[in-house]
Amino acid sequence: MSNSPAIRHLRADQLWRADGWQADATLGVAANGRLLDAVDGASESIDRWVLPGMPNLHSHAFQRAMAGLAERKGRNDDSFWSWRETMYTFAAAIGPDELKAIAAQLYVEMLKAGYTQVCEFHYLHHQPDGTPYAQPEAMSMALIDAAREAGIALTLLPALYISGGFDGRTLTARQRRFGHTVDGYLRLLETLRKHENDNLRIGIALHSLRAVPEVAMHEVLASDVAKSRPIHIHIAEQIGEVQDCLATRGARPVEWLFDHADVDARWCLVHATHLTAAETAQLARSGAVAGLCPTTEANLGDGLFPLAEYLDAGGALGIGSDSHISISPVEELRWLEYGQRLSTRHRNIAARHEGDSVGETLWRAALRGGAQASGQPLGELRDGARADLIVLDENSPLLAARDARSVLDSFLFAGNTPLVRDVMCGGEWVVRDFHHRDEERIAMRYRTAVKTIGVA
Ligand code: NGQ
Ligand code: ZN
Repeated sequence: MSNSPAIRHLRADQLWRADGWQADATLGVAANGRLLDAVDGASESIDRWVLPGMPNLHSHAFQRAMAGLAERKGRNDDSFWSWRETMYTFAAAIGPDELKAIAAQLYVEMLKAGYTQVCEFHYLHHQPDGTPYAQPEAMSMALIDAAREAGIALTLLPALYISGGFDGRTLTARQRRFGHTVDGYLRLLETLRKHENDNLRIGIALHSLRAVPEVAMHEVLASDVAKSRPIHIHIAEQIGEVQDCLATRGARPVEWLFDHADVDARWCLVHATHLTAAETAQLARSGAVAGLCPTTEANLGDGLFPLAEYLDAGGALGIGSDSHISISPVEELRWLEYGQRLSTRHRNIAARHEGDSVGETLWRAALRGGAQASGQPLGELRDGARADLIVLDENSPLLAARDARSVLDSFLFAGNTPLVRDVMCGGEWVVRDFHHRDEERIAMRYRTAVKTIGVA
């Protein structure tokens, strides 16, 4: 790591460190795409406002191509569950080629928005009728190829999906392509882990308590391949699933999980939306990451996370764009804060101490939690970390007359035009001057692919 030769030296007028902005900072980028501190020699100047790239801890890539197609009133009361029916219809039209085309376009858009790492919570494993593909990992490989083309770091989380509800009912026809036996699932992980490299980590996902019976959960968690890997789960997004869990398992989802698994810093609880005070404290204490997806949670009508209580208890959090109704770390963090302001009728909720900046608090928290949930050395621009960084457009009028004290709040709360000018991922510039190195080809392939997918 630190003894590989530095191949590039960068000098930033303002560089974001764990404890705030550092003026006139120098960084080295080694041949392996990791950072080196304190380097001498001629350097490439990269202007002001250099921040670590943001990890996106929750993505279902295929859903990007249906963004905006479920916003028309249906026959009955529209809800998360009616949206899910639309999503299932849409999913049935996606095979490996479509998935690769959609995911590559999505990842380009993520990079341009400031995400440099994505956790892909992947459950479209088999053919639409449930038959495995000739190459059983074909859909996973489509995501791996897409991330490589776009140049984003990927944590691929193949999801285990066994039952269609808490009562253990079998999968419906449209869910059959998600399903695995535990053995089949562990085989998939074994196959995929051979592809791991600096830009690809394989982790574990349990789709939800609805989809994973207790025995299966224990088998996966006890397996060798589950050791020291991130473990993600959809946990408590809808009141309906909290009620079903209470009715069938005698406890609320977060409560049940803590009673039946060793939930620690390896875990990411996605949509830990509906929590009691005791669950909030327990989650914070455990060191697990709360995976928050505020724009999707708003879009689907999920509910609000108890942010102030959780931060006061020292809890870790990160952000995901999930259904990709929006692809912007700025918008996720802004909605996280605004949801709280609207419901409490107060301001500056995420900043818990006088004088703290909301923008800095949120950016720092989401970097740290996102890095942890990704299982990648990132989140801080320091020796040994991945060289994943973004450069804000210092010429934007929005950042005129902003200094280190105010730039992040202006970026988060006032930046509607994209302010991310350059993006480096794993030591390579993938976006320069607002332009991704392969965006035309990837967008053209995407356009062709979505034309062949029927509109739900
Ligand atoms: C998903 N999405 O797996 O894509 C889910 C919907 C489900 C969100 N929870 C399906 N936002 O939870 O059963
Ligand atoms: Zn999800």
